[in-house]
Amino acid sequence: MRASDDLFRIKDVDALQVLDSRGDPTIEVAVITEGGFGRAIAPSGASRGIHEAYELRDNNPEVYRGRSVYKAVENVKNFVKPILIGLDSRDQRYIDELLIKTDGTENKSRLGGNVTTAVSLAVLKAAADTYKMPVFRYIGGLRSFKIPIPMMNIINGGVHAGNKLSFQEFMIVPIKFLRFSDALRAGVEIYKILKDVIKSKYGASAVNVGDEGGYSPPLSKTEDALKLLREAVERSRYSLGEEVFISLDCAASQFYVRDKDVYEVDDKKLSAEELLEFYLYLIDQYKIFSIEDPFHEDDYENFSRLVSKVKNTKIVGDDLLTTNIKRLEKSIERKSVTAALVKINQIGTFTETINFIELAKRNNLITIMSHRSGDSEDNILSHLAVGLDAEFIKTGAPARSERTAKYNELLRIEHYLNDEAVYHGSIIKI
Ligand code: 2PG
Ligand code: MG
Repeated sequence: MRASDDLFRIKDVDALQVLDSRGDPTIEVAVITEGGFGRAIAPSGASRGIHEAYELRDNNPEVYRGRSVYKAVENVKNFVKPILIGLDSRDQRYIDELLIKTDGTENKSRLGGNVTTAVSLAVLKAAADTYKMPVFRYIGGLRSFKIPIPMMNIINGGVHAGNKLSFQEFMIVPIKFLRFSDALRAGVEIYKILKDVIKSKYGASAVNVGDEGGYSPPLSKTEDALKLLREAVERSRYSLGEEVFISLDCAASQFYVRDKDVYEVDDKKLSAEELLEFYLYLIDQYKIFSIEDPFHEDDYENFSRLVSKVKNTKIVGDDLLTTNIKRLEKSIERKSVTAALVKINQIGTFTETINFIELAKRNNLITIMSHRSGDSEDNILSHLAVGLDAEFIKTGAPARSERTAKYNELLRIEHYLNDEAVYHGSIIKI
């Protein structure tokens, strides 16, 4: 390190247990350089893919019902801090590789993927702070000026809600707008109209919200949810299929019955073939823009089949890919997806996330930066989306502070960039 670079030297690393949006413990890490500071909180999924990085928890039923992360906090103190002290916080790639090597396992089960995620992001933030630069600019330099399109999950089902909807997420996607703030406004207006629609049909108790801030009305049929969305958009000043679109995250691994090889959807047992037909019908009826995880997390084949049958609808891999470059390579070879969901805690470091996005972009896949259903006030996701130039961001309904934290940060970034900001929806070809 040159003398003038001393400011970037890591002088302390600290960790503690805090709470996420579901009230579950999670790990927060702080990295302090001579000239700055970075703090990051690991998010946590409910519909976790089996190929994700390992989330280290204490599993003691007496303490936080097994959910505490004291071991993870200890790992930062005992194994991470000693190797990071004195390093240059800008050496992100080197630091992430050091974390991977220190962990030594395929799925980060020794240190914990939650540990490496929080450390990696705290290092990133500390380096940006030392430069006195917004994180998105530190990541993307002068090429980072595009604001992502929000995929707003306004009806929650699956494991995110207490209703019987098989699919996990029913989203609206306000694409055709000039600015992010206009798109967000459309999303909020539709979200509020949807509340009126649900209330008038199902009563006041039906407008309670699920884990990601979307309503969770007591429905059990997929089409009933889609009809509500369609009606809400129709009652707004916007048009479905013109400016605003509908997207789904089926999270199909959650309703796949492995030993019988069937999907339990809407109280029916469907074969993969029948489920595929159902998707084609829904796409046709509701102008579905994208479908995430339509089949279970190892079913490259049926993903490919669906890709070959749809025209414009994007087929998104989340549990199928788990932000893992090897799984992405396999999916590219087999043409299993046309869009890639990106969640840093699925793989565990920022560097591996960059590698994943680079490969996706080189293969003309759309990228979607995503939150987790258990999230926090940390707004790094917005900076990752702009800095890495993801076309979309998936961060829930425009309600609950852990979700609005991300939308508000995007509003700030757009405000900060002023005329320089370009909304992805205004340039995307769909
Ligand atoms: C998903 C996510 C986020 P979870 O499946 O895409 O919406 O859910 O964090 O529960 O895995
Ligand atoms: Mg998903």
